[in-house]
Amino acid sequence: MKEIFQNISKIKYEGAESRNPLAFKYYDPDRIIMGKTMSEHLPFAMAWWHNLCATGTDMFGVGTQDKTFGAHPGTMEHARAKVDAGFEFMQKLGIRYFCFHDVDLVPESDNINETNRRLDEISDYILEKMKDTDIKCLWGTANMFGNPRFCNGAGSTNSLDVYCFAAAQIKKALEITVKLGGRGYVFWGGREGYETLLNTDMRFELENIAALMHMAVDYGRSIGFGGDFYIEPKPKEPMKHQYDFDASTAIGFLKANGLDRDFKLNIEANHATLAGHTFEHELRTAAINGMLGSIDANQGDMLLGWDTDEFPFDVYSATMCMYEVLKAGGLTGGFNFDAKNRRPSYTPEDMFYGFILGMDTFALGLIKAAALIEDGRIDEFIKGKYASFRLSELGRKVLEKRATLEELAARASELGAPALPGSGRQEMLQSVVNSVLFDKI
Ligand code: XLS
Ligand code: NI
Ligand code: NI
Repeated sequence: MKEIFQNISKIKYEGAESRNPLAFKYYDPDRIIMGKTMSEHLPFAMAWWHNLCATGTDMFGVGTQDKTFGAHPGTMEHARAKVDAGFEFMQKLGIRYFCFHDVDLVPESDNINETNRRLDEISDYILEKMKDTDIKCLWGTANMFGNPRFCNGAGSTNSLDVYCFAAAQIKKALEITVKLGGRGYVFWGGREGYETLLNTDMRFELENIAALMHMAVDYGRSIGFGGDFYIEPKPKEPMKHQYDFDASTAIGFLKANGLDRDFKLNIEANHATLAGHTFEHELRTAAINGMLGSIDANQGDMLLGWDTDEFPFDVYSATMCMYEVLKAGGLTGGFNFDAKNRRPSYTPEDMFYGFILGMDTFALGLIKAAALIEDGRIDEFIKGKYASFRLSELGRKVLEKRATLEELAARASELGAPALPGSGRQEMLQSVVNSVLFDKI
């Protein structure tokens, strides 16, 4: 097998003092944190689309990044070259999972039967590669937003024929996900939304999306898919109003439609901030509903209003993310780098730098989140903050849902006016976070 990234050898952990850009400074896979190795805590995944397909094309210019890997784009030879490049890349970085859309794997033909044949062929090839490595599939999905037929949506389309194509793509993507042993199956509602109510029957569209998801669950279970289905919320882009706006909206939709037993959420950092939330807000919302499944690890740019899909660099954000993940007891999914190099970062080395940055940022986040939990001051503060409910008979009655409005009102009347509820201490707690993050200066 011809080596593709010839001048790059296996990326090793060298420690924070290392000046070698092709080494991990913090990601030490075997280091134990809170009883588990870093690599167990952090099942990282490579996104096929960004890493092996995207070339840096934007609205203003063609690509800058060569992802031909020595083959002709648009051919099955190229599809296989991407598999070779992907597996070499993942092995060199110690990445153990990948995620894919159907059309990332093979060039789409005009006829779906031919596309499906190509998917069978490429998945055989991927399976062969998987046998010689410990690399696995994290999740699969169907791209139901790129092709012009989906301009009015997939599950939300007005056209029965297009709806059938969405069903056919989901069916095939599920089959390939099961064949590759994927842990999950994602629905990101790329064009499930609308621009104007003047041409939209919102109730009709939402019911059809739910119906399609039910059919996907039934079919997935019938072919042995035991993993989780995920909704990946996003508030806007490409549509002005995306139906899966944020975690709360998606959870409400899943519960209202009886899909909450089979679905969890795949939370993406950049989508959280586009929705006007922090990453940790979305993670907490999913976690307290028992629906924190998987993570698309990337970051946005607060100065830009779109999904920039940058590699994670913000250590505060990664720390707060890992704090939520540790508190939730880990993920059933993993950390998919749904991230791409900036357009001017166009060399193969940059692909490695992106992942090294992302993996080190999350390793730091893990180390610091564990330190925050072990430090205990945040937990202790929060426990104290709500103590009045635990430490009084009346408070316990509220917690146990035994209280009445009359007896609570009677207490208020006895008091005349309540004492202030106790300081929120935000600045003090932020100082605690800084002292834990930068303890050894
Ligand atoms: C786009 C989404 C997409 C999903 C997979 O914004 O993040 O990449 O993760 O369809
Ligand atoms: Ni994503
Ligand atoms: Ni995204």
